[in-house]
Amino acid sequence: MSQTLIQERTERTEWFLHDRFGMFIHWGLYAIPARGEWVRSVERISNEDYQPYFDEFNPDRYDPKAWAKAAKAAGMKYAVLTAKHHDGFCLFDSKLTDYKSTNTACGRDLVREFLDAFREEGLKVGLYYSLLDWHHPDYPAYGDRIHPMRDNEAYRRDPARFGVYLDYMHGQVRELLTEYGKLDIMWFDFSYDDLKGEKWRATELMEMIRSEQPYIIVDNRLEASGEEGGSIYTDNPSIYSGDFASPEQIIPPAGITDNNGRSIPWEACITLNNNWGYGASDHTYKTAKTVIRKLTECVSKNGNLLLNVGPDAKGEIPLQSLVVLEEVGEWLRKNGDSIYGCGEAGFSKPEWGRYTRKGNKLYAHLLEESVGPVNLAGLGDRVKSARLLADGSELFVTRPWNATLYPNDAFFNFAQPEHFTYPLPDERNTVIEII
Ligand code: H79
Repeated sequence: MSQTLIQERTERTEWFLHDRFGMFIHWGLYAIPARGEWVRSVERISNEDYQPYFDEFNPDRYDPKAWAKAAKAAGMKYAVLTAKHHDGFCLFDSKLTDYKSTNTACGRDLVREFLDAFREEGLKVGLYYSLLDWHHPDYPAYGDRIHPMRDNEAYRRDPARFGVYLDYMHGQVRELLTEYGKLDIMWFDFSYDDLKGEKWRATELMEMIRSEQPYIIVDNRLEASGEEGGSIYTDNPSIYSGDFASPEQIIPPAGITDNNGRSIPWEACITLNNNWGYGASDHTYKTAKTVIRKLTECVSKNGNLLLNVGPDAKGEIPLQSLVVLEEVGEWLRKNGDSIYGCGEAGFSKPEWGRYTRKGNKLYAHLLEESVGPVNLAGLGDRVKSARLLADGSELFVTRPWNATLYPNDAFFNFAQPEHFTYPLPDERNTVIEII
């Protein structure tokens, strides 16, 4: 049984593992207070005090085509938008609630417009759906275990009410799967304590998902939190274990493999600054160089990177994010062959950087300047020729005279013909294509 599940997972995730780089978009009412998407919980904001954000929500500069163009130009191949985050506000025209964007001043189905625009640019599309719901009257807690705003007293008196919430949650997922065309990813967030797996009626939910959209891939959080992976980490995954693992704000040191050493699809989700939702005073942006190195690191371990942006209350992606994305895209236009369709090389991490690999092609990502020859440990004499990936220029490969001191290593000189210098790592990554 589980072998079939694993085989199906492998087939469904083929495009995903090829594409490697996606955009996460956290957007909702919390863009107005602009202190991150957890603001309601962290600051214990009551329904009444959160209501003004619903009343004034009117992102009149929402232009999903511009978002899609930015994602595409950044080299991203897919995108995932928060259809509903923990605050319960829906960015789509759900028939099951009034707490939705179409009932605000903006009056638009933001999810539908997002899907249309991103599909138009040829990107794959996914939706994030929060399992938690701080707005629904039948959800156990208005908050969570870390920052409990307050328990839901009505729920405590009558725990059976949780079933009412589950009907709502299942119903909304069905709406997303049946009314919005083909979706590529369903991103649930998240299980915690004993609220996991069948507590969400996860088998029933997964069966519905598979029957409505057989090719959609689902994350692992119907039975996992960001910290615990669930049974996808084993060689005996449950039916709701998901198609990929979702480490959050962390890159697993050695990728993710099951008990048999078989690689498990995974995607690290990482913020560009320190918040998922828009943070007006958060200017802690990562540089393009960091993003490129982290993307390279993920791919070198068979993983994906889902990089987040948090559009503001008017609907615009912050300029600081756009600047970084543009620079990442510029690097990927020249070096994307070392990322898309690539994975682990099968050699240990070299001292000077990272390897990625596609078939017989090895990509050496030089992150540090090498003093003397570059050690391609593990390669022996298997290097036939080399090119600088960014411009295709030839590199002369020679075995240095002093390499014989280290017979188990493979030192090579890579010299550019005119300068007879070693290729230096540039501000971002120099990539050598080794054939
Ligand atoms: O949607 C994003 C997060 O809102 C969500 N998952 C990603 C994709 C998430 N839920 N829980 N967590 C992340 C982990 C909990 C973090 C917390 Fe906190 C620490 C909650 C309260 C303290 C971060 C820091 C949020 C508020 C303060």
